[in-house]
Amino acid sequence: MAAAVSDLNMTRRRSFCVLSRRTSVSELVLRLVVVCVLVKQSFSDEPDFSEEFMKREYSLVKPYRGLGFSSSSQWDLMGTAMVMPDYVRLTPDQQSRQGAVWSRIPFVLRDWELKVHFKVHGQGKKNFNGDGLAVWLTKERMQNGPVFGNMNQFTGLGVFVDTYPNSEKNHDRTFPYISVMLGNGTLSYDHDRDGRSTELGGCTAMARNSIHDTFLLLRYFRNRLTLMVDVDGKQEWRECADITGLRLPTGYYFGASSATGDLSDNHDIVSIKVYQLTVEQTPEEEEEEEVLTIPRVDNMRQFAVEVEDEGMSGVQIFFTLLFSVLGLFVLVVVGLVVYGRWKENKRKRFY
Ligand SMILES: *[C@@H]1O[C@H](CO)[C@@H](O)[C@H](O)[C@H]1NC(C)=O
Ligand SMILES: [Ca+2]
Repeated sequence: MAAAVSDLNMTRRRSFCVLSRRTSVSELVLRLVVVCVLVKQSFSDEPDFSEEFMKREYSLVKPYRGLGFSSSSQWDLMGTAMVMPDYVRLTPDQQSRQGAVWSRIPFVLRDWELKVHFKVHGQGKKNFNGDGLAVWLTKERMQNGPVFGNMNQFTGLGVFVDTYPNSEKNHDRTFPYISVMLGNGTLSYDHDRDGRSTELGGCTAMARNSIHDTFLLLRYFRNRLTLMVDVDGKQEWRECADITGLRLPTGYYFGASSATGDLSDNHDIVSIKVYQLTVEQTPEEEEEEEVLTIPRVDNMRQFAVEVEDEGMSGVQIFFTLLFSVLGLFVLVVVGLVVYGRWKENKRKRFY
């Protein structure tokens, strides 16, 4: 069904192009301006913060009373995670540890902001420490695995604070490196290559053994995800990644996890604060709302369509066949007429 619709769009776009070739240049320019203005409007930079407040039920803040133990707590602890008075320690600075903290409540907000105050510190010299921590908003929760202490082939968002360069070819980038990935249940995070092939964006952030407080911020509104960091003590957000057309279903769980291997660090979470962003929706956006089951990024799908496009689409095949049949029919009719005339001429010559 989706394929048929996109084929239709393709043919429509083509016919638009054919038409516009006949229109005047000034009309074309006008059209371009209109399109640009429309695009600019829909990507307008700041959300309308008409209402912004912390959602306590999804946040992890001091005092962490009963966290992970009390039935009224909204969080579960896993593995080596331990609650201290001023932070939740996911792993201590010891080899081969895994720890995590997971929200118990499925997250249902559409537009939101997430601020994570974290701390990575340890005895190891630079690049003799590992492996980092991850922040999650995924369908799955409370799983063990190879991705910073969480399962691979996860479904949803993963933000990695990667403190160890596993790939030998990564000399062009300085670690710690923070990156974003959107899992769809089949995509794999490749730990040996620091997740390069699945990364949607990222940046270097000197967030280990820092004398400053270190934060990361995720903002998701109108299907646009922005990742920002504040690690230099400047109280300023620096942009790290910006992805548009990212579609994330609701009902997922927040979490944070970490793992150490041969190399280690203390990986601490001081707070996870979730804010609701109220973004006024245009009627078109409300209409557009679809039932989404698998997360995806739009421009990646467009890329996939382009690749597919090299062969013939269903519509193209249909018209090719139709014209072939029509052509054949015309040939046969013309042939019959010519044959008839020839026969008649022959008969005339006899008499
Ligand atoms: C997940 O994404 C990859 C790459 O974009 C794609 O090949 C795969 O089919 C997707 N899986 C699902 C279940 O959508
Ligand atoms: Ca790594």
